[in-house]
Amino acid sequence: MKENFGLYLILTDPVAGYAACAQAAVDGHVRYLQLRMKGASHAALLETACTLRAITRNTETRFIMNDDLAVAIESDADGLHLGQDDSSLIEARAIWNTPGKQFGLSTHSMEQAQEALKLSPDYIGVGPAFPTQTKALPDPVLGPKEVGQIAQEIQLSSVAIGGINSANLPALLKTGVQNFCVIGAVNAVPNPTKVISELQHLWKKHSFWT
Ligand code: TZP
Ligand code: MG
Repeated sequence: MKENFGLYLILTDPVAGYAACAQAAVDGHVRYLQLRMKGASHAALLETACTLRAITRNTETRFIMNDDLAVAIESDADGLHLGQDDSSLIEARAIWNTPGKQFGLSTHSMEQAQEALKLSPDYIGVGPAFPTQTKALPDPVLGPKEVGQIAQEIQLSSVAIGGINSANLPALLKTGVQNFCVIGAVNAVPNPTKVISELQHLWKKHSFWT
């Protein structure tokens, strides 16, 4: 069944700090929180992952680790998110077979989303919806219409990603997108609580799924 959870927050070097942002996510009823620290050492990743795990434990916020299966397992995350060029989702599932763990996969076109179906991830990321400053080598921008089409056609939970903010979220939601991922719009601000509540409010107001 397709999940309808709205905001999926990714933390990457947040101005307000990892702990404060994670607490703001929990307080703001964010359902998914992912840790994405490209190029960090194992020790730094594990330390931050454990901090986020402690803050999200026994809350409605699921903690997902990006890329790193070993850190996901060691920190007892709720799941792992993999990109097209990361290790295989099938292998990760086989190694980390604890019931209830979730596996997400990034996709960047309708073809990749259709291919992803065969791997049965718990959800797919779809994007970039808009130009993004966050990803070093972003895939070509799909645009909100294409992202909405993929979200509606693919029989999997999906999360739109790439350049999403309070200004463009209402238009994106009109295309049929149910869930959306944000990095820059929250990580770049000193008051994440304010932006999170703004995004949640916009989602409740403009999503035709809620
Ligand atoms: N995958 C596609 S776009 C992107 C990722 C990880 C980065 C999205 O970050 P932002 O700051 O919300 O544009
Ligand atoms: Mg990756």
